Amino acid sequence: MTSDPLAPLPAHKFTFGLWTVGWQGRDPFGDATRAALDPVESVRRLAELGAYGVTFHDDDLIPFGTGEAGRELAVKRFRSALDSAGLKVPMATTNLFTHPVFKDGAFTANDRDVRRYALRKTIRNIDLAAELGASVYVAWGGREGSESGAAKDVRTALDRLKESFDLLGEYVEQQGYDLRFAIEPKPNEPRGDILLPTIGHALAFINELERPERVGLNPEVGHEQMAGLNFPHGIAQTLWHGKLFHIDLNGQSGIKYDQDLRFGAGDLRQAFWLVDLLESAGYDGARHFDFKPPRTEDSAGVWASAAACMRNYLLLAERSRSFRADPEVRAALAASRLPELARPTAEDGLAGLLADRSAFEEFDVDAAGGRGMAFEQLDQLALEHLLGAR
Ligand SMILES: [Mn+2]
Repeated sequence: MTSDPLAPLPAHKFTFGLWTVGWQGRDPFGDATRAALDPVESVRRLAELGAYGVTFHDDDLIPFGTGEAGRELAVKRFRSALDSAGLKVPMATTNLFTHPVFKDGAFTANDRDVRRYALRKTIRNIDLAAELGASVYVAWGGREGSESGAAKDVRTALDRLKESFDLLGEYVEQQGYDLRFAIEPKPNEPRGDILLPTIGHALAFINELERPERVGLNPEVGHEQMAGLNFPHGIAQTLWHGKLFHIDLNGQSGIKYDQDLRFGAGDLRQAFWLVDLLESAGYDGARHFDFKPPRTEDSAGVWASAAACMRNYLLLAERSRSFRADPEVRAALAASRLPELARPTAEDGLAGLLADRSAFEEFDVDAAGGRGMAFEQLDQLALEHLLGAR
């Protein structure tokens, strides 16, 4: 046992996608810069680094087009690697974007035969996910979208998307699997515009499903930030709705292409508030890293990048604890009237509110308008804790 508080342990529930450390660095402008990585090797290395589990797309584990015998062998090798490394598989997902058949989407492709194929491909991997003990199945609809207006009837496409989630929910229920779905929003890339582009769109969509209780979200840091949105705010609302089933942690520097930087790179202040929120809210799901070690890196750089994701999370958690424990911060929170926000606005009810002359007729709006909120002092304390100055 190590006593280093910054050493990742299985109890921290850090997980990685096989496609993250296994990314070969192929981008729209350049070929692969790294050799393919055997999933068995990834499992071994991630366990050595202190991870709790791994996740996968069907095609990460069983290359597209593999026959039955090859499929069985790949699963057997993976399972024995998991057993000897002691790693779990808390989540799995489907690749519905790489093969040309999915160029116009999967569950919302205009072609019905493609939609039926996509559902069957998903169901096949749901069986494997359940067999490996996963409790969350992620659905990222990367190709569900369009580049031009008339090409996709969005309202009809949403009918088909709902139909798909209803069918998948029916299947999981029929099989008796203990599996919930987590929708991963993204605004664009690879499609010009993707359906369910943000946390808010996805939350509203879930309410229209036949089994809304079985469907939640898997928000990704960079995806919301690509749309210029505040990720910790999005996560707070997801938690408020009881829909944070899973989370993809990575880094992004503002509104540009999907960078998938290691966690902590990119917008460090949002990363700090995110960890502060997850830790204080008691989120007990996987801390899943969905990042891409830059294509400049060799194998050593890949593992350094993966280790840094976990270390940065633990560093930020330590900084959050020091921020929350500081008596000056507590005083600053009170000066900013956070405790007052927690008090109901009208515990005296509507009648009490209407009868209260101090609430309106006698309310001194100028005095209230002149009150300072003391937010700058509070935020500077946060910054100093983040920088290690306190
Ligand atoms: Mn991403």
